[in-house]
Amino acid sequence: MFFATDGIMWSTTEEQGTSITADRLGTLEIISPSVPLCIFGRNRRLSVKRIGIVMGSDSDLPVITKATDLLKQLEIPFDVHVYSAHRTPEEARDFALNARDNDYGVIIAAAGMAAHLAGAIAANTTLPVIGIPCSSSNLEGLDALLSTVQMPPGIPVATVGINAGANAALLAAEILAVSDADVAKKLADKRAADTAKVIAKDRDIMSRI
Ligand code: RP5
Repeated sequence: MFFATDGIMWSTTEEQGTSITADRLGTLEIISPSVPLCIFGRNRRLSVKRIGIVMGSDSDLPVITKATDLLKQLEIPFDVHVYSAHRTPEEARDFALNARDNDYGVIIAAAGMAAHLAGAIAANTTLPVIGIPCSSSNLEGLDALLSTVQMPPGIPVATVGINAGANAALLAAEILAVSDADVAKKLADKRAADTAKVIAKDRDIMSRI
């Protein structure tokens, strides 16, 4: 697999713990969103954290897609799973218990209805967990919002708005950016581009009235 950073393309293996060769080969785009667990530079070793995304059901996918679209745009590695706090509690637990060893830097957990997934994940890891409450037909997400945000003291879940997949991705990236200058630059560039779009709208708004 190849991974481009700072205009430098590194070749890596995909297996955790195996040796990795790194050569300056030129600039290329990332071929796959799957993750190099470590990148060795010529005189440096960079640790690359990925974002773990979990959803309670595949019916939550439209919300998760908002997050994954943004992470692809920012070229931040992630992977996605369906684990339910209620239907597959053992799988959700194992994922959380192994998350740090599996080189995740932050976890996003999305669920609807009695949405315990983010809390159940947070109970089994000290990595930061971002919860996305997903809307459902009966209570339009208010049930999931309260279930996700009202964690008892000691087990925090950083809860974004109902169906707010994009904000969850940005918050996850901001957490990685605390120790990853490359991600910090991508976020700054995106913020500047978004600001420019709003300024252009301000300039144009009178012509639409
Ligand atoms: C939750 O129940 C899921 O996160 C989903 O939002 C909701 C409904 O799940 P499905 O019945 O669509 O599988 O656990």
